[in-house]
Amino acid sequence: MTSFRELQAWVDQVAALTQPEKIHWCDGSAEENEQLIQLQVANGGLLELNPETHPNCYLHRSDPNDVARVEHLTFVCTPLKEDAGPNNNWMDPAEARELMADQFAGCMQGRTLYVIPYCMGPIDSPLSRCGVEITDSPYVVANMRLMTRMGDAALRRIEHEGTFVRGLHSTGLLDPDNRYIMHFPADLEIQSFGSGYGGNALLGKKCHALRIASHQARTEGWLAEHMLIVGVENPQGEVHYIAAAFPSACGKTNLAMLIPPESYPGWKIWTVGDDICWMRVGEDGRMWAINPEAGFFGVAPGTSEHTNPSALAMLDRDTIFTNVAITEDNQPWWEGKDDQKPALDWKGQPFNATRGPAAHPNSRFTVSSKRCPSWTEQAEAVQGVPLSAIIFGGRRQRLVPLVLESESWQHGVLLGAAMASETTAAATGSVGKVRRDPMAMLPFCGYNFGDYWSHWLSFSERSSRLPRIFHVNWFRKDAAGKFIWPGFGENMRVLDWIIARCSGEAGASRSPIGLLPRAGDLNLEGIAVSPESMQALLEVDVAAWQVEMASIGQYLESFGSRTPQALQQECQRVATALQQD
Ligand code: GTP
Ligand code: SPV
Ligand code: MN
Repeated sequence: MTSFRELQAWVDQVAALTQPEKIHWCDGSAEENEQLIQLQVANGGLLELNPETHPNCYLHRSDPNDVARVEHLTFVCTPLKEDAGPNNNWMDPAEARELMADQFAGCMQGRTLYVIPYCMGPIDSPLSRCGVEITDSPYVVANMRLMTRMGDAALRRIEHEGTFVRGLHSTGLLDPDNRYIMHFPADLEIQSFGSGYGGNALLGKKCHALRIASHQARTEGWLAEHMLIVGVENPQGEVHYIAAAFPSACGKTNLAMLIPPESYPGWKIWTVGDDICWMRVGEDGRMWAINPEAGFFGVAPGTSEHTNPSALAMLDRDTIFTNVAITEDNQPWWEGKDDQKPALDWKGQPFNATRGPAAHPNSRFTVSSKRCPSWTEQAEAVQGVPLSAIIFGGRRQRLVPLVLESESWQHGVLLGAAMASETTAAATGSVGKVRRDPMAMLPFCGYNFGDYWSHWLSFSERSSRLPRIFHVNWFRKDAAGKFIWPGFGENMRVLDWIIARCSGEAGASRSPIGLLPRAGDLNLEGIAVSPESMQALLEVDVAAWQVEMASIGQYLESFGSRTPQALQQECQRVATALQQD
């Protein structure tokens, strides 16, 4: 119940349509959470994991047809199709509403309707935005409690502010043929039906904090991005904050929690966020960023003592696992974790290596960010943290060098717009196919990419103190198909160069595609990467880049008149430089 009439009226209206047996307003308390967890343990929705090794940890096995985001079933419903752009699936808002009303009619009979008031961002921050998710999934409630500031405090802010994003969700019958993730940006509204998984169902995350927020951000003059935020502290105690956009399952969580290698004594990485960044130009002209989330919904496979010890450390209590395997004694397990053996696979069947991996490749953990050993109080700062650099990056076996600095803001925006990456298991569909994924926002931008690039470019008129823009690629492979760069903690060396470039302390050489470190500019002390490997990692194959630039030019053109001229010109400038090289 709420005194805010608009919210109460919407809940009443949804209840009349969906006909739940009960309505529960979530207060976010520990008691409420405990009741919801016990309810799911009793009905099989959650399995309690080994309480000695993993206290208060639970496993959820999703429907095998519901294991990832569904980009082909995700729509942006703007009155004009052009406003959603070729980067989005589009449906007429009236048509979409009718379709969804049919799905939702009576869908909560016999179920409880949960009302989840939540705040994206620190509860008292002017940069934060609130929403209310209505759902019939107690698993969603438990996840939203970890991922957002959920409950009474958020409700009070909503009642005070009088505005919120409306998100309506039902798992329905989990039928992939009746599954839709609909966005109505003009009405700040989301409707999601037929999935209980991740970004399809935890509406605060991709639906609100990226698709709806990117639209809001454009109107209000800020940016909502698919980026991690880290602080890099040097031995003198100075902290530089960096935001980095990589596509799904391309290393954000790992970079956000990096542990510096031994050759970096006195350096420390602070985690502000691992997936989403809201940023705006502050009064001082710098870009200030907040993490709108309060938890991590991270990829489990590959997380180990060697790759991401901080992540592993936070997962030994108070965590919800989804679609991981379990050992004989009910410990969570996934490929790459350790040398324990899986007993049951992610479907709950006895593990059989001939039937595929034990954990689903998109299996995940949900955990409060405060459990992260490198979590910083700055994640609660109401004004956010000031950014020194922005990094774009993708998963590219070939072509793209380890690191590259842009010549200017405009060139940096081109580097973002030209991003491409091999697809991963984070979305249903084929894995390993190179596709363009501008700013890692292809699945998440709530409006036409052409307009989005114009919005990015416009920031150079708002400030002369913007962060410098870089591009990285940890995923170059050699002829034998092995990663050339050791990655993970060793990525610190690249961050070091980036920061030193920002403070004018590191050298670089100019190439047609941007500024690259020379041999000697990167600190390679204590690392076994041969000079030949370094050369391969920093090589610019001019002929191959000419082909790439032509393809980027065509891609930009496919957005027609919405593509900013300035971006086309920048693309042309690089193409010409390559010709003259
Ligand atoms: P989303 O949560 O889907 O947005 O993914 P993310 O960008 O946070 O990706 P994450 O950090 O979870 O990494 C995904 C996979 O890439 C994991 O299996 C990691 O082990 C692997 N990975 C991360 N960083 C590196 C790296 O530097 N080198 C290599 N080779 N693999 C990496
Ligand atoms: C991603 O796919 O980028 C994720 C996971 O962060 S999900 O929340 O499912 O979108
Ligand atoms: Mn993500």
